[in-house]
Amino acid sequence: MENYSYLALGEELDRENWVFTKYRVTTDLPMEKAAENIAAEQSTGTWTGISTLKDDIFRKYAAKVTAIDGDMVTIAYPVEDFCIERGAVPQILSVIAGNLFGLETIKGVRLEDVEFCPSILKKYKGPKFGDKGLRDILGRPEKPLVGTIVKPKIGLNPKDTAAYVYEAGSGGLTNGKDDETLVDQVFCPIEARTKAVAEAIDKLKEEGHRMVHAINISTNGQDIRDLAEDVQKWGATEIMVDVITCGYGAVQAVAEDPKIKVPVHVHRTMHGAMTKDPLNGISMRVVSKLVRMCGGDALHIGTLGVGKMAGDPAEGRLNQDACQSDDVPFKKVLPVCSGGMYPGIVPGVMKAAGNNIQIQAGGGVAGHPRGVRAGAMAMCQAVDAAYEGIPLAEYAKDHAELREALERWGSK
Ligand code: RUB
Repeated sequence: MENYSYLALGEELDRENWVFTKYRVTTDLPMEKAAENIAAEQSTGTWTGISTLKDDIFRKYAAKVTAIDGDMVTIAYPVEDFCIERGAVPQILSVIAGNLFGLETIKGVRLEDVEFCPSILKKYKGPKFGDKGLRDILGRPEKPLVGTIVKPKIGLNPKDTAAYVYEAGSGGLTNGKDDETLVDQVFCPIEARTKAVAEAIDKLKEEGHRMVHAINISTNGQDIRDLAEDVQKWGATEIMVDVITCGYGAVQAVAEDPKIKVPVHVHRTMHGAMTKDPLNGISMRVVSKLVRMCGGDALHIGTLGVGKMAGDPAEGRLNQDACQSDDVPFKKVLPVCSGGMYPGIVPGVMKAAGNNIQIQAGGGVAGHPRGVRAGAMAMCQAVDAAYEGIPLAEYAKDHAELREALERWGSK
């Protein structure tokens, strides 16, 4: 029985045939040993030498530790370790983000990045619409899209949900969406909600305003595609899937369904369980890359350190880059900045993230002293001011809705 080494520090491997991963590792072991443990567990090894691991298997399928830089370890996996023909994320995750999290000798490990080779990427289709497609639908080529999450999260009936969407659109918002906990509860059945919201959006269209609203279809794997087709038939203009609770396969099934002709908005509820700890879990950058492969058109990436949800600006930029980079053969995902947004922080978010984003606010719209329409107007005014480079306080002098929002929540 050979004692194979998974260490190949400095070895240059062909990017066409290897998948590269970066892990931040915390361990009491020497880093080389810890890195080898991960490479072994995730490819051909286990905790002891085994008689069934022959030379040719090791040579073809063993992962290699190619670099160690402080606590950052690079591990490359041969493309043959993946089910290349299937174009499916679950097995990929079992390799690059599987048992390693449970290894007793590793105190913490965070998958920070992954770079797939072309033979894997080509099995995915990416977004059908992407950022440009969404902008075309809305006739808004440059400015950030401005949206709302209907609030309260749960409790409104279909009629009141539609009334909220109509008010938001009348105030100028381009996007509405269900919240992550609303799908098909008794108080707001999905069919009635979708039809009522579709009517509101049609009415806005007749009045000259374009808007889409993402209906949350997050449900069981065996039902999600049927539900996507149903809500589209009932008039949905966009579909929302919670990627972490439903799985990447659910996003892909909906996005790749040729019958689905509306964009897919991807929410990331529960991602904090994986992404929040800087020393353990999976980065949002990795999640973003996988969502793009699976066909999400818009994805929550955080507010780059400005809103209510945790997430530092540097990580936010990496997420944004994963949505937008030219390194992969897919349309670009529209990054969505959401969570504790209100007019006073819009310029900060746009400064950090630029204009090619969707900014959305729930409380920051519905909490406006004069209601949803005024809240929507205030958000749009904040975006217009930041887009034109005018300080909010200045712009608010002749924009009453923005002024009232600043009076209520301030700015930073
Ligand atoms: C926002 C909200 C969204 C969060 C999720 O509501 O409920 O679900 O944006 O966070 P509000 P993230 O605007 O009232 O805070 O986008 O970071 O995943």
